Amino acid sequence: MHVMLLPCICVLVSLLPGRCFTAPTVTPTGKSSPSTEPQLDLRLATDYLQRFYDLQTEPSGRAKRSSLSFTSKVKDMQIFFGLNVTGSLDSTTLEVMSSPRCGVPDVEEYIHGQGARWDKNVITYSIGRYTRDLPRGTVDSLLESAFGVWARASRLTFVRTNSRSADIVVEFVTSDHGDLYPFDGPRGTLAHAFGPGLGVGGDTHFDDDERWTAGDTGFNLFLVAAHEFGHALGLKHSRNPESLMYPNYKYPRPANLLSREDVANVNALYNPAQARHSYLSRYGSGSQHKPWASGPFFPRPMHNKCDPDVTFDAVSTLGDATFFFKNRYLWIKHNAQDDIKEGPISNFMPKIESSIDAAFWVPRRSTAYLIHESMFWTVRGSLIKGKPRSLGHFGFPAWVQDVDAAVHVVKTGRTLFFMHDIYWSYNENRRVMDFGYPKYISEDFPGINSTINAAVHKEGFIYFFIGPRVYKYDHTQKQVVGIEKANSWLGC
Ligand code: NFH
Ligand code: CA
Ligand code: ZN
Ligand code: ZN
Repeated sequence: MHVMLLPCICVLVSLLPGRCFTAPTVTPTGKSSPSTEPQLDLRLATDYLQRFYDLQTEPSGRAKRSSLSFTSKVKDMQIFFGLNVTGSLDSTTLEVMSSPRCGVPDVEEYIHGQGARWDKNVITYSIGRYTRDLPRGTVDSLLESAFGVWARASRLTFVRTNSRSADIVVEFVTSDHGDLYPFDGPRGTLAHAFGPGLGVGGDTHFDDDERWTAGDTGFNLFLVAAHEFGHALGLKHSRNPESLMYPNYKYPRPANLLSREDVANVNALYNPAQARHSYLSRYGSGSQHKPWASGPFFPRPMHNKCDPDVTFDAVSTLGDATFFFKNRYLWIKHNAQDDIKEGPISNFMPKIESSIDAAFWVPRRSTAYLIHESMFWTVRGSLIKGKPRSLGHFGFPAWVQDVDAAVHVVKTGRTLFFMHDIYWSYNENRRVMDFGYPKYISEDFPGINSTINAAVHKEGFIYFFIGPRVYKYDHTQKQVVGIEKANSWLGC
């Protein structure tokens, strides 16, 4: 977003006296347009690049031959203004250099690689308007893979929901589409994304006047999406052509899409403890540490998930991920990805400082319910809604002060609550307890004879976690159809 934003800010700010100055360069002739003399052009460009692109010069005033050369600064500037990236002082480039602008160096914003961040690690996304260039399923998986690029490199998890209030709403739109940044028809700008924040924050728009493909015939949606999601996470453009956050479309790309710098930048935002020893501190911006960088934001893993005796307190789907709760700790397995995120529950859900006894997910409402003793939280998207409420809300008798496990069965619209050897059935449509409950678990679920730790519904089966085992239960056949280790889903 910022590429376009900055020039806009300049226009606005330049109306206010004092904030902006015009004519950044004072050419020897005092002219404000490119001169016809190469010597003067060079002088104008050097001045300009020193001022706005941090070009280092020798005492003589000549551009240093070291590190980032004059040409690469010219390229940076051309990229910033969307000019042809030639690295040479052609007439358009000189034109732009000699036009009035703000005194805010582009480069300020350009190189730091980071901006605002989400203050959570589970980020929800939804796909609103689709393109007609590709089948929906293809768009879904290309976008999922694009999120996966960042998920694999960081501790972030992306959960797809159908809610318009998702953190990142993805849409294919054309020309004027309701924000201040209309698209420009075929070619030119391909997409843009807003940095982290409420409302439009994180939202990502693709210009549907482009031809979107999964290959190389038009613009590759996966590549562009991965770049945009970088912005949606708070990353700025990089000057390094190897980086995904470089501002120009490039195809093909190497298999590992992210450069070391991209990885360092995302981790500087979301995993500061680790980043402290990496790229940013070694390459300069070390002095700019943010306050959150010093806190113990990501303590070390506390539990060995692959312990053969591991048990879970609660297991629930949440969007397209599965959450495993134990004490105050949480593992998140994204259904389509191999990597597993973990950490204290409060890292992911800042309001929750306790353990979770039972959890269930109602897909129709894109809502998860997390139960601790006699209270429960409602989680929509990745946000906890309001204060915890009492279990009595579901119509339990007063003597029920906690439950062992809960699971929502989509087909029947019922949520089942398990406690010792009995269970209740709650009608989510009518929002009342079904008549005749509690009943004995062993009578209705033959094969399930011990206290249930956790339960989750997946692909038509109920999975009962009992001690270190998980029982796959077929609700229609009324029988256990498989037994596995409880942690087998966590790659153990
Ligand atoms: C883009 N951007 O459209 C381009 N670049 O390469 N056209 C950027 C997206 C690419 C959004 O976050 C816009 O930065 C253009 C121009 C990098 C996926 C360089 C012409 C501006 C083919
Ligand atoms: Ca376009
Ligand atoms: Zn837009
Ligand atoms: Zn960009």
